[in-house]
Amino acid sequence: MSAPQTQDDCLFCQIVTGSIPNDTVVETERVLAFRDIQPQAPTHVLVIPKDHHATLAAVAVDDPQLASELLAVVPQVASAEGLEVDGYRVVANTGTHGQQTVHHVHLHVLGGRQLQWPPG
Ligand code: D5M
Repeated sequence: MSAPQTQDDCLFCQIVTGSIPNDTVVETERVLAFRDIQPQAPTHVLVIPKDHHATLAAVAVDDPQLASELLAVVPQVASAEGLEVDGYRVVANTGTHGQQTVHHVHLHVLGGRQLQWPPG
């Protein structure tokens, strides 16, 4: 297994390398899912590729196989967290208007309560 391509100044790359601890829910060869440190729902898990890509668009263009592997981990998280019956939400905040604060692509998986729509 080759080492993931990481950036030294990226928070989530530091989680991938282990220099910042995380609460892992699911891990595959190229994807990591861990609990959000500021949970917005009873279950709030972030799903990230171990390689650094800034946005969902970037990973979809640069490594479509990895984008597919990222999506495939979402139902694994839902199963591990018991979200399949009542459902859940998947969010990819992107760019300034999307209020993306960490510029390493991540899917938020939120569940465990009735969520509201539309978001703010
Ligand atoms: O989401 C970025 C998310 O990253 C936000 O919900 C907080 C979360 N976060 C920040 N630092 C950590 C650590 N160290 N562990 C777990 N979760 C973390 P965005 O969509 O970019 O606003």
